[in-house]
Amino acid sequence: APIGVFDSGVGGLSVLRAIRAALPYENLCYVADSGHVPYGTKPPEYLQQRSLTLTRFLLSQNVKAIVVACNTATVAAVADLRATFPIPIIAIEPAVKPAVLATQTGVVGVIATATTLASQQFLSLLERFGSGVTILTQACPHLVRQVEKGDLTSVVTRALIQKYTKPILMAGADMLVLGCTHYPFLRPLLDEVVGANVTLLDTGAAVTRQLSNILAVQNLLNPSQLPGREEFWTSGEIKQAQSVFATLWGEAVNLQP
Ligand code: DGN
Repeated sequence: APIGVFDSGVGGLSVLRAIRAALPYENLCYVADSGHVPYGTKPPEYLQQRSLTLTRFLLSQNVKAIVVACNTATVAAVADLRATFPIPIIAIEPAVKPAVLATQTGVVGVIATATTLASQQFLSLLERFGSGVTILTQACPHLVRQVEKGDLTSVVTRALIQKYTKPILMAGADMLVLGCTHYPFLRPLLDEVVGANVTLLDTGAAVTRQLSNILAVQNLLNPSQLPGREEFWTSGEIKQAQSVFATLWGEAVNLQP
């Protein structure tokens, strides 16, 4: 059985890449909810509904586990999903703890959607791990839109990144947590803007480790030694999605509506 992965859009492909790299024999099903992006500005009930719908769809594809590859859907819906479905549901949260452990300047920046930053889960992350350091948060709504368009390099995207990171850089941060799964695709530009003294932290690898552990413990890893396959769906406009998926995944994919 495959592993199901969903996101509000194409951002979760950054997580899917990490899963593919670590689990080469697993079959993967990915759903991009690009027809309903952005999640960052929608009410929690809406995100719960979408998450239930996407999870039911993935279950209809026979998945054995679900990865919620979206920080925003995680804070809004993961408890709901876990209460509703009996299979393992793996969720994602910003890498606050590793950033706090690694900072030398004592200043950590976190970029994410407004919903994630305002959530109870995020506040509790700050409470548990944030003492003794300064943590600056910044919502970056427009960055999701740029990634959804496949625009990873334009002057517009660069200007947005400059604007969003400026206060964090001015405060002397040496760690920048990418708290939204769309942002890792902006790494080349982010790296350029923040400079070599700032480390970018994303969560693809950590989520993948957690997924691997859960599958191993529950004896759910695919015993086959054949290369795993990927299947992709989008609720967005298929023509545009095709080209954006190819850019982000690194090769053309067979995308289903
Ligand atoms: N990719 C999502 C996240 O990690 O929070 C959010 C994107 C969005 O729809 N705003």
